Amino acid sequence: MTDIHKLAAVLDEAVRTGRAVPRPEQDYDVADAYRVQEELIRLRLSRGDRLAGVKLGFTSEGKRRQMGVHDIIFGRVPESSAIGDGSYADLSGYIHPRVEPEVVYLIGRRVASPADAFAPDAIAAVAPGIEVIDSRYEDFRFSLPDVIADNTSAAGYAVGQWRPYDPSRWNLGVVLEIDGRVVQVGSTGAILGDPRRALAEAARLAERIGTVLEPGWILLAGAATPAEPLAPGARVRAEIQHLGSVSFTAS
Ligand code: OOG
Repeated sequence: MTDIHKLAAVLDEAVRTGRAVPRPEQDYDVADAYRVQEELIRLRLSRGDRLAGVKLGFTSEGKRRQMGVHDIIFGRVPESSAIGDGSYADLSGYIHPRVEPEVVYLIGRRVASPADAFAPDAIAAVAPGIEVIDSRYEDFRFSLPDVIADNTSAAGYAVGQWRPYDPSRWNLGVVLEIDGRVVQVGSTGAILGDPRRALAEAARLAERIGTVLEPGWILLAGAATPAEPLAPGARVRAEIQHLGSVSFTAS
C-alpha cells in the first residue's frame, strides 16, 4: 500500500463523524495494516485520548465463522471509549454497532514477550466485559488487513467488577442478554481453547509490531460468542459463571 497516512486519515474521519467508508481499493498486507492502525491511534492520542489497554479479535471459532476471517488480530482500546457498568451508552456516534461478551484481564506487569505472559503476576485480576464493535467499513464487511487497519472495529467497552484471577477457572459459561432475553450462550473455553493463552497471544502480536503491554492496562481477550446488533434503547447484560455480570443501556 502506498499511503498509510491517507487510509488512517479516512478511518479517523469515519470514527469522528460516525459515517461508514468504502473498503480501500488497493490491496495491502497485514504489516502495512498494523502501520495504518498505529497511525490511527497516534491521531487519536494526539487529541488527548489515552490507551486503556489492548484487545484481541477472532480468538473464537464462533466469531471467525461469523465474519469469515481466520487469523487472530490485535487492536488498541482508547480510554475515551469506556462505558460505565450499569450506565447509559450513547449510540449517536456509532455506525452499525454490535455487542459481544468478553473476558477482561488486568495486566499486572510489563509484558514484552509471550514468556512474560506466564509470570505469576502477569494477570492481576479478571472481570466480565462487553465490547462494542463498530466497523468503519460499509456493510460491516472487510478483509483481514482492512479490519486490522480499522483498529479491529474497537468502539466501546464495559468492564464489571474485578476479581482475583484463578487460572483453574478457564472454562466458564457465558451468557449475553438483550432486554432480558438470552441471545448468545458460550464458554470462555472457546477463546483460544483456553483464555489463559490470550495474554501470550497478545504479547506475541504486540512484539511483532514493536509494542510492549504495560501494567495497569486491560486486555479484552476476544469474544466467546458471535456478536449481536445493538439498537437504541437495548439493555445489554453479559454474565460469566463465577465472575459476575456487567451491563449497560443503549441510549
Ligand atoms: C472485528 C473484531 C472482532 C472479537 O472479539 O472477535 C473482535 C469484528 O468482528 O468486526 O473484537
